[in-house]
Parts: sequence; structure tokens; C-alpha cells
Amino acid sequence: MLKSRIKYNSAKFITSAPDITRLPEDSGIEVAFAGRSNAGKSSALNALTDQKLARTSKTPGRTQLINTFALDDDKRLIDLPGYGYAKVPLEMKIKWQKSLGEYLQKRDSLKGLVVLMDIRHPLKDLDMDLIEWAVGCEIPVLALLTKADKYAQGKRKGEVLQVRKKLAELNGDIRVHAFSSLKGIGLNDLAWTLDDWFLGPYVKPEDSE
Ligand SMILES: Nc1nc2c(ncn2[C@@H]2O[C@H](COP(=O)(O)OP(=O)(O)OP(=O)(O)O)[C@@H](O)[C@H]2O)c(=O)[nH]1
Ligand SMILES: [Mg+2]
Repeated sequence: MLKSRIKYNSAKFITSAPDITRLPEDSGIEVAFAGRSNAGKSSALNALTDQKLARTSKTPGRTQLINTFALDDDKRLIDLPGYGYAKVPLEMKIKWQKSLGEYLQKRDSLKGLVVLMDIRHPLKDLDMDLIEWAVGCEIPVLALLTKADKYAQGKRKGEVLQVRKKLAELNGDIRVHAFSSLKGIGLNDLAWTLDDWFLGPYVKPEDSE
């Protein structure tokens, strides 16, 4: 059971949009999941919501549309198309990278970005571009090092510290956690971060007036 303020298992699929003109109205708060093809974006969304909402696949490039899920009338989760997969035909690549770029640049309701990277090869050029762009726009970032079940605990923690150190240089609002949708590692870290972005930081009842 997730110890979060928001009930993520109430998420409902709204739409698969080929471009940003087909998305729901740009109001309320959206948190988007981005990362290289096959990084585990759709799996993370499914683990968070405890549902099979997003299609996952062994074939990279599965998610080519902007998939939108609603938590309530003004809170949405977005599964973005993956980037950086070499074997996709150029024409398709241009089309969906365009929708990704447009989404990132134009979507006013985007208030937080989850950047998923395979723990075995994090911080590739495109990941850094994306994170630097988010910092520049003052959008908070949660970097999730996915498939953390592939590493033993010591190695996992070492990798998290290394990525944290590298990203600290950017001086942005960036958190870094290990994650595994398979083993549930980091699931609460994800849920608590989203809680903060959707609802504002948690204030203990005894601290409030
Ligand atoms: N070992 C392990 N494998 C995982 C984990 N999460 C995802 N995978 C596997 O990684 C592959 C890709 O997962 P997806 O969730 O479809 O990745 P994606 O980022 O949505 O990929 P695209 O939609 O193609 O961009 C699948 O074969 C998953 O089973 C994890 O936590 N551990
Ligand atoms: Mg996907």
C-alpha cells in the first residue's frame, strides 16, 4: 500500500494524443514521465497507479502518443513518447519527437517532470538536455534510476550518489532516487514527490495553525 496523500490507483485513462492540439484543456496540474525509449516510463506509471493503464513492451518506441491519465478534474499524469531510439524510421522519429518537444515547450500546466533513466546507463546526452531544459524553466525534476533490481543494494546506492552529485551541479530543484517497478523500489519516493508537486509540500498537522 502506498503511503501517499493522493490515491494514485484512482487514475483513469483519458486520451492518447498524436500532438498537443488533441490534449485535454491546458489547465490544472500535469506531471509528465519522460525518458529514453525502454527506460521504463509506462511500467513506472502502471506500478504507481497499480493498474495496467499504460502499454509496456520489450520493443523500444512502444509509446508514440502522448497518453493522458486523470487523477481528478485538475490533476493529470502524462506518459510521453520515449526519445533516443536509433532503429525507429526517421520520419516517425521526427513526428513524435516533435510532439514531445511541443509538449515540453508549450504546455503551461506541466508542473513537474519525472525523468526515467536505466540505472545501468544514466545521464546520456538527451537526458542531460532534458534535465537542463527543465531547470532553465524552473520545472522541478525527479530523476528515477529504473530497473534498480538489476543491481545489488550497495551498487545501487553508489549509482544514486554519483547521479545526485552530477545533477547537483545544475543548481536546480532535482531529486534522485533508485526505482524498480518490478520490485516496488522507490515507489513511495515517487508518490511523495508527486504529492508535493500536486498539493504543495506536506505540513505536519502539529506545525499548522
Ligand atoms: N528488470 C526490470 N525491467 C523493467 C522494469 N521496468 C520496466 N522493465 C522492462 O523494460 C522494458 C520497457 O519498459 P516500458 O515500461 O515499456 O518502457 P517505456 O519507457 O515506457 O518504453 P517506450 O514506451 O518504448 O518509450 C519492458 O520489457 C519492461 O518489462 C524494472 O523495474 N525492472
Ligand atoms: Mg512506454
